[in-house]
Amino acid sequence: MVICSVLAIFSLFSKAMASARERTFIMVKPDGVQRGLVGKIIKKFESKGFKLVAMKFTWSSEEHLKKHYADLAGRPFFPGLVKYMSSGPVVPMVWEGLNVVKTGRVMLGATDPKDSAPGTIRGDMCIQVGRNVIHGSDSVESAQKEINLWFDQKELIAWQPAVEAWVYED
Ligand code: IDP
Ligand code: MG
Repeated sequence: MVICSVLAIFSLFSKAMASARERTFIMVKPDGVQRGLVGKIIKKFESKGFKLVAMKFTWSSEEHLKKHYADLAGRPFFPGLVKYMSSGPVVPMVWEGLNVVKTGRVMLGATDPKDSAPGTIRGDMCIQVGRNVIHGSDSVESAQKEINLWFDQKELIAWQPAVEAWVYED
């Protein structure tokens, strides 16, 4: 009886954990847009099984990008980074799924493409750190901040993909 109750609680707990599907902020940078890589990048996240929650096509201002990269304001490459990121349109997105922040970073590959493994987006699609085609949040906390910076609450769409039961076992 006691064992059954413990098992039931454990099962409920693991279901709750599985349904704690976090969100991450992913953005195709201006070089990714100019080079026609948007579809290919979206396809990677779609075919992995993650759920698209929001997306837009926008040309961001230097002011907005300074906020986005505020943590890097003291770095020598900061002015060049802001100029690069505001040099053309970008595709900011929100993706949702189990461990999507960490897995998203793995899918992106290392910041400098010379160190990114083959098979990752940066490993396969770019050469230099200053033109590394994609951004991805590095923690759940920064994802939340970035999502709020780029999207209004009403732009985050709640929906259930028809295939969900074929992506997750519980
Ligand atoms: P991340 O994008 O992998 O999270 P961060 O260290 O947060 O890497 O840097 C943000 C972005 O700044 C990088 O994606 C890259 O575009 C740019 N960056 C980082 N380090 C350098 C550098 O040494 N030279 C030029 N650009 C850099
Ligand atoms: Mg970063």
